[in-house]
Amino acid sequence: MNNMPSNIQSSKQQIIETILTGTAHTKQLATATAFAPANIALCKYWGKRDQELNLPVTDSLSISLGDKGVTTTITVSDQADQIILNSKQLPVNSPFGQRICQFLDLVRPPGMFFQVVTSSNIPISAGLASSAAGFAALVKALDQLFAWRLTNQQLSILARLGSGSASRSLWHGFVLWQKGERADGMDSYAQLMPIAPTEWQDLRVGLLIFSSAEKKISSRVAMQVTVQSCPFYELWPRQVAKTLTELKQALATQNFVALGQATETNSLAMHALMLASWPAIIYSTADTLQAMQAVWQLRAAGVAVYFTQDAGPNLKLLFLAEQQAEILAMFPNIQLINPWI
Ligand code: 2P0
Repeated sequence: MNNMPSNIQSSKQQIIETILTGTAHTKQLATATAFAPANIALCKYWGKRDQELNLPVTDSLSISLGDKGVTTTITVSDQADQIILNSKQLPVNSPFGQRICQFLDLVRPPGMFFQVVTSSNIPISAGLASSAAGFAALVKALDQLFAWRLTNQQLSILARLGSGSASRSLWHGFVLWQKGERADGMDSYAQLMPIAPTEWQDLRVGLLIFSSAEKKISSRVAMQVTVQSCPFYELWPRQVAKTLTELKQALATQNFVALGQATETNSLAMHALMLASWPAIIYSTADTLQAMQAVWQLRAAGVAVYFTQDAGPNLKLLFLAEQQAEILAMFPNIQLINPWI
């Protein structure tokens, strides 16, 4: 099962051992279930300082999507691992199955296998951070199963080892992932937004899904290509610092226009990095560009709506509840999300 090079597995293993030292381990359940919300970055994580530990070059800031996310049930088994995703059994050597099994290898006692049943109420692989919610739900379920009683901060570090953005899916509301400085990443975890309010009751997210197809270039590979080849990647940390200052200020003063502008600019800047990389990475399709134009058209007509785009063609819109009717009129197929449910 363990296909990872041993040095990678061992550096992850050391971190797991550090975190689990001193955990109670008093009992082990037969099965455990946990939910974690998906999250959308308002300030993006794009680029790693450590590929294996998913340590980011910069901080990032996200909003969690309320009851939209992933529910995972993990059950101890004495047979081989079984991965079931949205009622379909996946081969353990499929990309998703492999990532889960390799993660389980890090925590499993010898001879123990698991059945992992995962269901998502957001489109999988549509650039909607379902792997983020998936790994966050998995570590929460493991925490219950093994009665580790870890803090959310410790779970955030564990989830990051599965997928970087998963470190942010342990909380609802606005979440800040601090990049940390340490080589072992023990200071690279997320937390609820400090100081600024962690909620904004009127804020809404809308999903414009143009494609649910598996993306051709994973964000993992795309980040690596960008860091290695974009001639101005070195400007990205400065852009992130600016975005974070603007977002913190916008949250503290509940200034929606400032929040939207900072978010949209940050997303476009991330895609500009990819456009200037070699080989260039373009996640946008004609549908994406058309929807961007429609957003700008709405704004010109006085409707405050902003978009953000991740590693896929789909757009996520930010707007206030009072403008929902105008948004629906322009985008009848939009999936509306209230992040505060
Ligand atoms: C983000 N994305 O901040 C950025 C913006 C996509 C675009 O984090 O390699 O699945 O597992 O750490 O977290 C998606 O990348 O990558 C992502 P890994 P991850 O949400």
